[in-house]
This record gives sequence, C-alpha cells and structure tokens, in this order.
Amino acid sequence: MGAYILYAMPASLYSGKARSYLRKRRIDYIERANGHPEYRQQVVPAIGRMIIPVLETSDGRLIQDTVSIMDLLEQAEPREHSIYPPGPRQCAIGHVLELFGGEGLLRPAMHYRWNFDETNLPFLIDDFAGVLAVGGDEQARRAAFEMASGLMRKAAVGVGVTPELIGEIERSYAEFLELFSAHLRHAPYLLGGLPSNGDFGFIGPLWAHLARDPYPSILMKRTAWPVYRWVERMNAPVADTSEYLDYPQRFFPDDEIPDTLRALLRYIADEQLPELAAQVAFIDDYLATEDDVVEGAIVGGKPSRRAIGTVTFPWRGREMSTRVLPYRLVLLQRLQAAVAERGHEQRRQIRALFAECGLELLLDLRPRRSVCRQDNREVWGAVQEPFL
Ligand SMILES: N[C@@H](CCC(=O)N[C@@H](CS)C(=O)NCC(=O)O)C(=O)O
Repeated sequence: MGAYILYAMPASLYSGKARSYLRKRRIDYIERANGHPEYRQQVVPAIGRMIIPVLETSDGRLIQDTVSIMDLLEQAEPREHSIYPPGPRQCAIGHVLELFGGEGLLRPAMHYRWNFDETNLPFLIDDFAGVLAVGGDEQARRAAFEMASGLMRKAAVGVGVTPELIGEIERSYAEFLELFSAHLRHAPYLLGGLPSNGDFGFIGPLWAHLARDPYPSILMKRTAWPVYRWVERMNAPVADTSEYLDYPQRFFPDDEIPDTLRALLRYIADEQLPELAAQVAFIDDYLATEDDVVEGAIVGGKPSRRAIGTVTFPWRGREMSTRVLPYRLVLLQRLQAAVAERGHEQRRQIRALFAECGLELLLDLRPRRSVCRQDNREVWGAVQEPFL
C-alpha cells in the first residue's frame, strides 16, 4: 500500500503508540495534526467524534483506535515477525502489557503532565497551540490551549489523579520505573529482542507524557536510564540495541517469561486489577438496569461519551474513584480470545503463569455483555455469562 496519513499530535498519548508502530515497522506515512482542516472537515464527521489517532489508507479508509490501526497494518504490511509473539504465554502477556500501558499508565502520565505547571506549562502551551491553532495569533493559541488543558485536567481526575492520592501515585510510578529498568537491563524490549504489542501499549504514556514533558522527562532520565533508552529505541526505525551487543532480534526463546518480567506483572496485578474488577462489576450492574441496551447499540448512547459512570475501589491501601470505560473490555476480551484459541495444555500453562503473578482474574472477568468495535465506535455486543 503506502502513502498512509496519520492524524495525530506530538503531545497525544495514543498517537505516540501508533507512530512508534509505524516507525518500528518502517511503514511510510505522513503525519497531519488535528489542527489540519482536513481533520475537522472530513475525519471528525466520519469518525463521529474528535479523537486521535486516525489512520487514513491510500484508498481513503479511515481507521480509529490504535488496536485496529495496528491490526490493519499487520495484515496490509506484513513483516518477518508479527508484533504478536507466537508463544502462547508471551502472546497472552503481550495483551496484558498492552492493556496496562494504554490504561494503567494513564495515571502517572496525567499527573506528571498536569500537576507541574511551573516546569511544564511553557512547553505544553507551545505543544498544544502549535498544532491546534496553526498560524493563529496569540489569542487563538491561548484559547486552543485552554480548551484542551481544561478537558485534560478533568480527564486526569477521571483516572484517579486527586490531591490526596498524588503521593501514592508518585510512589507507584517510581516502583514501576525500577521494575521496568531492572527488566531492561537484560533485554531491549518487554518480550525479548523484538517489540510486541505490549511495548506499543507502554510507549503511549511513556513517550508523549513521561519522556517528553519537561518535569517527568528529567525524572525518567535521572532515575531510569534503561527506560529512557527504551523510549528512544521505540521511536527508532532500527533495532537500536547497541548496549546489548548483538542481541538476537527475536522474542525470548521457548516462550520464556523471565523473572524480571514476572516481577513487573505482579506489580501490574496490584496496580490495575482492583480497578478493572470494579469497572467490570459496575458495567455489569449498569447492563442489568439499563433495559434499552441492545446488541449493536453505541456504548454511552453517543460516540463521544466514553465513560458510563464512576466507580470507587481499593487501590494500594487507599480508596480511588475512576470513570468507567467500557472500551477496556475490548482489550480484556482480546486477551481472553487469544487464550481461548489455544489447546488445553497451553491454556493450562497460561493459567499457571497468570496465577503465579496474581493475574488469574483477567482470564475470566466479564460482565453480562461484551463490547465490540463497529465502524470505529464502541458498541454493546452479545449477551454472555458474567464472571465477576
Ligand atoms: N482507544 C483509543 C484512545 C484514543 C484517545 O483517547 N485519544 C485521545 C488523545 S491521546 C483523544 O483524542 N481524546 C479526545 C477525547 O477523548 O475526546 C486508541 O487506542 O486509539
């Protein structure tokens, strides 16, 4: 194919995921900002909401959502290795890591972007206004920034970033950086010598916010050099693994999950599982009371409404409240579908690994209806047996 257009923005989390994928897979593309007239006039009406990234193919198809973008390109632009490891355990773990990267790491990303105005603001104003108000005067630039920053500061609260929890969010992120650094001291990517969908999930928050915004960028460089190097690597069109000598460009042999990754997975279980379980339970209650939800109905009633409520759950010994996003079920279902297609013995191995890392619930957790993607929107899927 070729000649792809990526509607994206330097500061955007999920744009960073799609962009890293395109670069690592050496797929030619041009990037257009969401301030481009084409985005407003053509893309937004077609997608039904203001959201990035959106990929346009050379035959004019528009695809939103990083998972759909990567899946389309895996088919259209095959490379020697897929981003989905062939080993059953690694493949399942790739999905867990993608889910954690895109959803779990939102918390430190939003905190370190929006709670350090003194250091971050000059950069953020240029970063947002530069693409949202291209060529605009000072007033237009300021207005564009204020609009975006107002929405995003609200979104930060929606993922649990509140003053009482900030200290713990920082401690949790420091723990994450230590665990990920320890892993990267032995391997250039999460699953060995190649980037998997897990790495692409991680790069969204770790690039756009945590490595790029001024305050967290210094933090990462000072405390987690291997992670900073991994961020560089994830944006390079080559392996970029010189500090590992001649590290083979393949996933860990024999479907191995090394101890350093198991430690990171245990952290993910503590950090993300109580929230996911609470969100799934909330969705199930919602579905039990909303009798006008039918298969194919748009989640939240309209494409721009992504959250269906707020839920409170225990988090690292405290209480946290977050907005409930049925989209997360799409990622969870992918994990469960990838496991379901394996044979009995492989499923047993996956379950044993998940149990050891405290992640077993992820294999079963589901509300009474699935969530599907149709025409670039989330819609309610078929009725199923809930497991909570
Ligand atoms: N699940 C989507 C998430 C995309 C997303 O949330 N994009 C943000 C920018 S990083 C956005 O456009 N938000 C605007 C909004 O939600 O209204 C994906 O993976 O592409």
